[in-house]
Amino acid sequence: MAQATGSTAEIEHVHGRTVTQDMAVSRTGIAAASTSAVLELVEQACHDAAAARLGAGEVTVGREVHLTHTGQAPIGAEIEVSALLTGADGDRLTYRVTVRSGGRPVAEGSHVRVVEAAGAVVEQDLPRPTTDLARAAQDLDRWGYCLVAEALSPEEVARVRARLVEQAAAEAAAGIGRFDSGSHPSKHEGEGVNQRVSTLMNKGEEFQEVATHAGIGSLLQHVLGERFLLTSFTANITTPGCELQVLHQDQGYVNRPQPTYAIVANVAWMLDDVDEVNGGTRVVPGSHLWDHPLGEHPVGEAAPREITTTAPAGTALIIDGRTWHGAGANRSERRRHVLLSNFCRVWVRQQENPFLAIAPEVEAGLSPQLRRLLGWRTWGTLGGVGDVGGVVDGFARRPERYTTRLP
Ligand SMILES: O=C(O)CCC(=O)C(=O)O
Repeated sequence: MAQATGSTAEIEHVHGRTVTQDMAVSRTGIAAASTSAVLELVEQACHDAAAARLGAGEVTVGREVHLTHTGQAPIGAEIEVSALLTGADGDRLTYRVTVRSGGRPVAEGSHVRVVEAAGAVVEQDLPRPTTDLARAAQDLDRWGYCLVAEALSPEEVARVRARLVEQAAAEAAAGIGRFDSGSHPSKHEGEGVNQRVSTLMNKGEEFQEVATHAGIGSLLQHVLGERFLLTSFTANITTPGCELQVLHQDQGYVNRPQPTYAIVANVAWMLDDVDEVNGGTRVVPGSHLWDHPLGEHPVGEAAPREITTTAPAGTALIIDGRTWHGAGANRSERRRHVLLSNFCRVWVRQQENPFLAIAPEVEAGLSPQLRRLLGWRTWGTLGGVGDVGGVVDGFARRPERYTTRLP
């Protein structure tokens, strides 16, 4: 049901329906409309509201949603969403939304939809999960990301996910969990629902196996050259209620003009099925080839378009360090678990300093492959110790005795 009221400048659309069993969850003993069901109605109301403004071949896609719950709508209740256009900035439409049940407000917030050409949204050539590594390499070259299907087997996913869930819960219980709102994790907000787990190399052999997983090595070489390092290894657990992460480049610290090749490549290992609802990673296809920041798109060129990754658990999303991307907002009822093994060219300073961050007892058990990946192996003139006995078989180590000031 949709109706239009108000002036031509501000048109209010109302979308209503009865709360049914399949829209409801019961957490408080009362089965009431779930957040995702309410969001669905909000999107529908704004989608309907936008329809009148669209030209031939245009559609709208949801970009942002903010919702605050103030009440509940139990099964059988009428629920009504009104969407009021409050801003039209180019192709960006902002709606104020109010959700009422039985005349009482149960939620309010805002929703942004962006007008797109239908053909651009349904881009047939965009990367899809594939086991064909040659195709994945082409996707990296053309779009700045690729999706490797079945990179982890269901058994590997289950094992690694269980370890991560256990570690994250233990860190939270010990009061050392790293939480943020999801939007600016690098600012260490310290509070929020989004949980990051850092330095995974210390936290289980399961993670060490993922970092050296053979399935993606050739693709990392394709992007970063034959030798590369692990620059950081963390997990991002987007939790219901977390916000959209700002779009960013993982090599955003590189001065402009940036080189015409990637300095880093991030591998996002999906430990859950991901999609638009639970915060699948958003990517701006082709943005690795831009020579300007996201906010400075040249006038007259097509506006940047982001897509949301949809992929089953076990998929590895490899992102060129120049590609603009970010985690989605989690609007589902469950946590979304993703590992981020981030790699850099062999001559780049690492994000997590392994020589201080790796626990001594973990370091003692590292395989040569992991030591090499973490930067213990020298490369040309880089990474040596300079003192007699400081490099053995190409691996740097703490000298048994230092030569200090002489005589
Ligand atoms: O968790 C995700 O989906 C992506 C996270 C990300 O891009 C980051 O933290 O740099």
